[in-house]
Amino acid sequence: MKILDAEFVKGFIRLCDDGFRQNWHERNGGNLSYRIKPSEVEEIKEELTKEKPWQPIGTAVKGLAGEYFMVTGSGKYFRNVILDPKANTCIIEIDETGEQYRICWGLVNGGRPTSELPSHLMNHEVKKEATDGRHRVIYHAHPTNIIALTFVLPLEDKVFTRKLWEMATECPVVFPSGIGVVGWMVPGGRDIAVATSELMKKYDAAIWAHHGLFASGEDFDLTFGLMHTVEKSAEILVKVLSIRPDKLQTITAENFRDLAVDFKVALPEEFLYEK
Ligand code: 2HA
Ligand code: ZN
Repeated sequence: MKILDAEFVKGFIRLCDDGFRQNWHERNGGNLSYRIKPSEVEEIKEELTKEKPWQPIGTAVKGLAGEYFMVTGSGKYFRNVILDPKANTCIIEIDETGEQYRICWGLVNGGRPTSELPSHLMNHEVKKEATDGRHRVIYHAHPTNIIALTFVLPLEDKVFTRKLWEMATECPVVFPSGIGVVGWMVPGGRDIAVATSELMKKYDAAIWAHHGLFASGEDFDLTFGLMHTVEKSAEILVKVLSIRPDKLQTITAENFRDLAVDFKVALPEEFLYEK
């Protein structure tokens, strides 16, 4: 099968286009990676080259040895993925030590995988282990409202989780384990990757203060849907805070407990504190 005809490639491209249309990907902002299934690698293997040199990842991801990923390119624009996927994305293979990668397809005009490769791969390693291999997508975007909130709310998991849950009834059902927050850090390196992947052991979404959001999920729909839900909730919160910060009514801790029973989700008590 031709790589561009594979379902996972179509899903990858569609997510990039959908994210751009949401205004989450100014210039080269954001990045996406997908852990390809062995059956999918099998389908496209004729087009994969083994001739490119191995390169250091910048961290060790032993749990991903031998895996293949589709990832966006460093400095490439989400806007351009749908126009020319071969020039703006690539497929990489991880070596047996989990310390190196090589490009097997794509980036035909040169380039490297996303500058956030260490964060993507460390998050994949954590989520693969935590979900018995079910999670395959890691998505980083720059949604405006969630970034705005990191200037006015305390950078604490319990504050962001509770406030975002309160803004839309479906939120605790979509991200029942809550949401983590990383204080401002230099992007692109191992330190921010370690901090984010530590939070991803517990959550499916992690905010980078004054920068953006990371989301993890089983497939493109669920991962994009998580990003979309968190950002929608953040938009409502920005509007509420702008209209009148002392809101007249809200969803209460007791309401959340009732919701948890009917929707069969476990909502950690640490987020249901009395205010
Ligand atoms: O430019 O979003 O975090 C890509 C990024 C870096
Ligand atoms: Zn970013």
